[in-house]
Amino acid sequence: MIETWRWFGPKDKVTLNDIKQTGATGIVTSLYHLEPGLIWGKNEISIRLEEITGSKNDPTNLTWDVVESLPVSEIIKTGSDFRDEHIKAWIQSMKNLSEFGISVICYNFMPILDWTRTELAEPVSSGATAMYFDLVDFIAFDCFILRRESAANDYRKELVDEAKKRFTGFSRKKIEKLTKNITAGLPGASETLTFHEVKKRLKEYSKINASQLKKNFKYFLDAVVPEAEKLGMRLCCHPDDPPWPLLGLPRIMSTEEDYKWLVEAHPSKANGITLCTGSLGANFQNDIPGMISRLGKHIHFFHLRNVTRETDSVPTSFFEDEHLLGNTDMVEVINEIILEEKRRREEGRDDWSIPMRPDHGQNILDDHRRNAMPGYPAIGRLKGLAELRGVTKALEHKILNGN
Ligand code: DNO
Repeated sequence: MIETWRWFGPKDKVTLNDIKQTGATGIVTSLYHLEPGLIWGKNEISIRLEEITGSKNDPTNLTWDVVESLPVSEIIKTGSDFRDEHIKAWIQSMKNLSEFGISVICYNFMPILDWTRTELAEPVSSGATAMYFDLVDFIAFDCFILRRESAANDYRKELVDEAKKRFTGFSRKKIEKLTKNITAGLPGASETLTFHEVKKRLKEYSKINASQLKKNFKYFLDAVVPEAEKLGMRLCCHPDDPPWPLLGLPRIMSTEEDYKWLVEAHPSKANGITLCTGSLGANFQNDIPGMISRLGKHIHFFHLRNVTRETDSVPTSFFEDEHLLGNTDMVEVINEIILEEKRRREEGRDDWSIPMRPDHGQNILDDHRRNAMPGYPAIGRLKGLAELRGVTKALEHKILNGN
């Protein structure tokens, strides 16, 4: 695997110098300041690229390996007027990126909200803090803060009752914090929305069910995949996080079936998958090592992290555990990745070494003081990377050398 690291640009408190010391060689980033639907100009791309690689006289030895994300606008997702213009802009951005030798683009097709948590720094027993999705808090938000019509019908009655009880005891501060955590968007989300914008956008989705969203997705794929193919680009769709419908919005990239649909919707090497073990792992029915062995040839990018689910039901509460703990068997996952890379090498694929990034991390040690992006601390992530690297080395030694 190619070890990469997500960097949020010059404002990221984890600097490129810090990243170099982790041993990761690739950078995953985006042009965060550009709104979805706009063309990524060559000038803007070259500025970001030079920040990453350094100058000829002072190289960093880092490369820009993956774009995450090239955001797909709501206009494209909802199939509204001007979607063709937005798709054209997306294709032009892809062409511009390709001129700079960037060939992996991660994106998602989640309506309105990207990844969603209710608590960004929940203390765990070791003294670390972790990101947390508390289903009851989420229901309290949906039913009693957002007051979405018929929201209560989407959940089991006893959970709604519990949420109501909890909500009655919420302080004003708690309500504000919960609202901000859910609506304002977490790092990497393409937009920061207010409570009222979320309400307004929910209305725009009132007529869009899962099957309509899939039609809009297919329309997008039919336009962008052939262009990506010509450029030798590898597009890879990120799963829904968490992998179930939120706020009554359809989510269509949550399971193995969904990914089968994706790769069959427009078969091409350019139409691939970002396999995020953490997002998919929140649904107990997702057999992640199995998905890697069955869909492996379509995977262009891995996000490796782990969650612990509170119940084996969908939806559920879960927290972001250490990379080798949690419900997903990370050793099995890495085993499958190594086997996939081996198959690719035997087939002579030039993309046999698949980029991965240690995804998220708990806040530990100095992370508590650095205040980096939620979910993206320096040391917690480095610990994850080091652990994953150790497992990879050990398994490669066994599988590839036959020891
Ligand atoms: C969360 C991330 C997501 C991801 C986008 C990809 O940590 O994995 O924000 O970047 O969904 O489009």
